[in-house]
Order: sequence, then C-alpha cells, then structure tokens
Amino acid sequence: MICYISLGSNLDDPPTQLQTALDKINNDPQLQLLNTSGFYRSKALTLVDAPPQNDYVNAAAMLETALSAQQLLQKLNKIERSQGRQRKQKWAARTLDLDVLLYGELQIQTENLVIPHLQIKYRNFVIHPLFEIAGTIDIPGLGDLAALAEKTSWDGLQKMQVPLSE
Ligand code: ROI
Repeated sequence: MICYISLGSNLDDPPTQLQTALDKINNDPQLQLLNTSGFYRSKALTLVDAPPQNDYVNAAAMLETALSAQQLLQKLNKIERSQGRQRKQKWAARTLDLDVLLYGELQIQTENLVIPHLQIKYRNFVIHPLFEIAGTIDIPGLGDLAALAEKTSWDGLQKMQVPLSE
C-alpha cells in the first residue's frame, strides 16, 4: 500500500530528529521510503492561552508497505519512542511526531487511528509538504489535494533552504 506520513519536531534539534526518523524508515525492511518532502519551518500551533512553543520543523514522506495501517502506526510510535518522545499533555512540545496521513485510499476510524488524518485540512504545515510529494491525489473525504493546497495559506510556514540547516 502507498502511504503518506507527516513528521514534526520542535525539540532537541528538529531537523536532525526528522532526518534520523527518515533514516530509520529507510533502513526498515518492511518500509520502502519512496519520497520525502523538503523540511518546513512552522510556527507552533498551540491552544489559545497556552504558553508559547518553539517553532516546528515539519515534513511529509511517501512510503510503500505491506503492513496494515495499525502495524504501520505501531512502527511509527516505536520510532517516536526511540527518539525520546514522551506523551505528556495533548499539544505539548515534542521531539518527534509521526502521523499516518493517508493509507492508500482507505478510510479508517478506530479509537487510536483515524485515516485520513482529521487535522489535515486545518494544518498548512501538513498540506504544503504533502502536496510537494503527492501532487494531484484525491484525499478520501476531502477531495483534490492540489485544490486544497491552492487555498491553504502559508502563514507562519516557510520552506527551509537545505534540510540540515536551521
Ligand atoms: N504546530 C506546528 N507548527 N507543527 C506541528 O507539527 C505541530 N504539532 C502539534 C501541535 C502541538 C498541534 N502544533 C504543531 O501536535
């Protein structure tokens, strides 16, 4: 199955966190890393009245895998844990966040996994990196990604020049 994931970090050298995660994915025999977006710097989206957070670095990647969506999620969670991700409060700063955005054309709704990821359409730091690598796909329930990208602002979001320079 062709899948798309998002990557995000705002702690402990975010570009390196993302690159390390991509290396782990690339070295996993059960995952084929097919494409990776550039890295994007993005202002933290926080809850109203929450204390400010560091900027994030966000990216998207395209994978091929024979794993189920659940198995893929477990694997991504394991990579998050290996890079020191602590699940504190919701919306807390994090060293690494890996989400399954799309799993083929499947729509999944279980307790711990909703695909397509619900927040896709509200988050420019997901849409623009995804559009960079996925181009003209149709997102189940949301429609044409290109059209969505077209009307999604770049507020607080900027593509970084070189992946490993801050
Ligand atoms: N804000 C940005 N800019 N990027 C993220 O990846 C991100 N992830 C989160 C919250 C805390 C919602 N804010 C974010 O989980």
